[in-house]
Amino acid sequence: MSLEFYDRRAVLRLSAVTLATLITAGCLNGQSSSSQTATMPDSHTFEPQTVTIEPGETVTWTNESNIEHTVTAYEDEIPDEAAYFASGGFESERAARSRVKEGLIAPGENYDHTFDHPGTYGYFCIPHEVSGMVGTVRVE
Ligand SMILES: [Cu+2]
Repeated sequence: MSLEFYDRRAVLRLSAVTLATLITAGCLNGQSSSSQTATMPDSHTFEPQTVTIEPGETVTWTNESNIEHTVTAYEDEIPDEAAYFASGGFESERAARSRVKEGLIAPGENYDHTFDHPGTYGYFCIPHEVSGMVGTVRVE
């Protein structure tokens, strides 16, 4: 039990460092920033849950937890004209779901995607979808 406790503390500390870095970067870049970062700070969340960007900007997801996650788009929750996206480079939600291991983002690793078309994009983590690990990217 105590091991789990210390794991959790370690995860929280890493997340705090990441957030501080992001805030600093945001101040330096101001409105001209061309990318946003989301993190996976613990077992079952994307942080922030909704990221708002402009067309052409890139979102980078950083796995700051100590377990593997995926970033997998819901095929029916992205704009019609938008390309499908998922960690592992899959071209469909079905492919991503059937080859989960290839899409896993290891602790400390990143996944990024550039959003060209305005609209709302829903995505999730395959292993933790049942726990509500979902997020939204708004491009406007
Ligand atoms: Cu996950």
